[in-house]
This record gives sequence, C-alpha cells and structure tokens, in this order.
Amino acid sequence: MMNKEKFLKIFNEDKDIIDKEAKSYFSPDNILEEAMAYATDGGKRIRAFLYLETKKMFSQITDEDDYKLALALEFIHAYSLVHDDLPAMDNDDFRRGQPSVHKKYGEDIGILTGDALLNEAAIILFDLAKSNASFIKAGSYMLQRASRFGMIGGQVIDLRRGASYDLDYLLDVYKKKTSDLFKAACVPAGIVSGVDEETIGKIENFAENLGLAFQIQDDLLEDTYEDELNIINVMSKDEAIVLLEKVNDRAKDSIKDFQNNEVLSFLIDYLSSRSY
Ligand code: GRG
Repeated sequence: MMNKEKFLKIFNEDKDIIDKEAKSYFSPDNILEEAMAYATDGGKRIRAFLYLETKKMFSQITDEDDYKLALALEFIHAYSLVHDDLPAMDNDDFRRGQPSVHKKYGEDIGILTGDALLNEAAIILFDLAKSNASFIKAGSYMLQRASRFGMIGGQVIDLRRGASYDLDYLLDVYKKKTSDLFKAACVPAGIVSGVDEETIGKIENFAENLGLAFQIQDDLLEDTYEDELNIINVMSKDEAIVLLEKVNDRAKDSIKDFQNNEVLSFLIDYLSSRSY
C-alpha cells in the first residue's frame, strides 16, 4: 500500500537522479554553459518524475537512457521558464527563489540559454534514437507537445488573451501550456514500453487532467489574480475546488485499470495537497 512516506522516498530518489544528471551535464567554463547549468538547477522535477514513474508502471525498470530522456524533458521545461520570465513575456525577476536567468546574466544570454536548452533536448533525443528506435517516436511526440500545437501554442493564446476570457479559453490555455508537457512526459514512457494505442489514449487522458489539476491548484495558491489568467476570475473559489476534484477523479479513472498504478495515483492527491 502506498503512503506519503514511501511516495516521498520515490519522489526524492527520482529527483536526486535527475539533479545529478543535470549537474554533470554542463562544463560551466563559459557564460552560456554557466547560465544553462543555473537554469536547470532546482525545481521539483515533476515532469522527469512523471516519465520515470510511468515507465516503471509499464516496464518495471528505468535505466540510463530513461534518465537522459527525463533530463531532455526538464531541459524543455527549463527553457520555457527562462523565456517566460523575459521582459517581453512575464517579466519575472525571480524564479525558484533566485534571480531569473536574464536578471543574472542579461537578456541576451537569457534568450540564448533558452534556445540552447531546447537544442540540447533535441540532441539528447537523437542520441537516444541512435541505439533504440522506439525513442524516435517518443522524441517526436515530445517535441510535438512542446510545439505550436502544444506548449508554445498555449503561450501564444495566453499572451494574446483579451481583458476578459471565459472558462473554455482558460482551459484551452492550461491544456496546451501545462497538460501538453505532462503528456510529453507520460506518453513517451508508454511508447518506449511498447503499449497499445488504447493505453496511450488513457495515459494522455491522465496527463491532461493531471495538468489541469496542477494548474487549478496553482491558481488557488496564488494571492494576486487580478489581470492574471486565473480560474478565480471565471468562477468562485468553491466552484474551482469542485472542478479540481472532478479533474482529479478523471485522472484517477484514466489509470484505474493499470497494474502498478500506485505511485501515479498517489501523485494526483499529492499535487492537490501541496501548499507551494
Ligand atoms: C516561453 C515557449 C514558452 C512557453 C512558456 C510553460 C510556460 C509556457 C510558461 C511557464 C509559466 C507557467 C506559469 C507555466 C504553467 C506551468 C507551471 C505552473 C510551471 C511551473 O512548473 P513547476 O512548478 O516548476 O513544475 P519547477 O520550478 O518545480 O520546475
């Protein structure tokens, strides 16, 4: 039976693995590599965790190739945060409790750090595909979900939203900006494990609803929401909590038929109970 203690042990073990992979990846002897190392340091490593634990659910094991794929995911995530923090976008001075990359290294290096991290993710994926053909499909799916059809598309409709928006608009942004990167984490684990299309569909559904729950919870934890995209601007707090429970139930339902689903099931409740 899964409990918080066991879950956190697994969560922290996965995080340690990815932290080590990230740390040893760069040689910070020049400003770009230093900024890339800085940008990829810290973070909860949720996307890496999602990949590794979905892979374990289907195949029981994870190896060095899986760590590399998980690292590529975190590179894409980190690039999106570095660019999102830029003055042209969210204009955030802080990220993960530290000065954001452009604040520390300048806007020019901030742009290039994001670019270089996306490149690096693609390099990792091609390297993996050289020795295992299933990584071609997995990598292609991952890049699609981060593309104009997914995360970047979501960022565009977020940036270009008008002063007023409705629930459908908000959910469309969240599905693309957040859920699509969760799909980019979970589905490749199914692909490299050789699962069938029906199973892929269930995993997509799981990731979509988990991403929505993550984002709704993020909104509920926010203390300023005026002028922001926040669910509290389209419904009451109580209604948002009901919706959060509904998407959590949908996420649980999507994986209920899988064996070894305890870690992913526990994650659903864990993310909704977080206070940061
Ligand atoms: C700039 C191409 C481009 C895309 C930006 C993902 C994104 C799109 C912007 C980041 C800003 C944001 C609020 C995204 C929503 C997802 C989210 C809450 C990200 C933060 O993820 P965590 O909490 O971060 O997993 P850590 O620091 O733990 O890695």
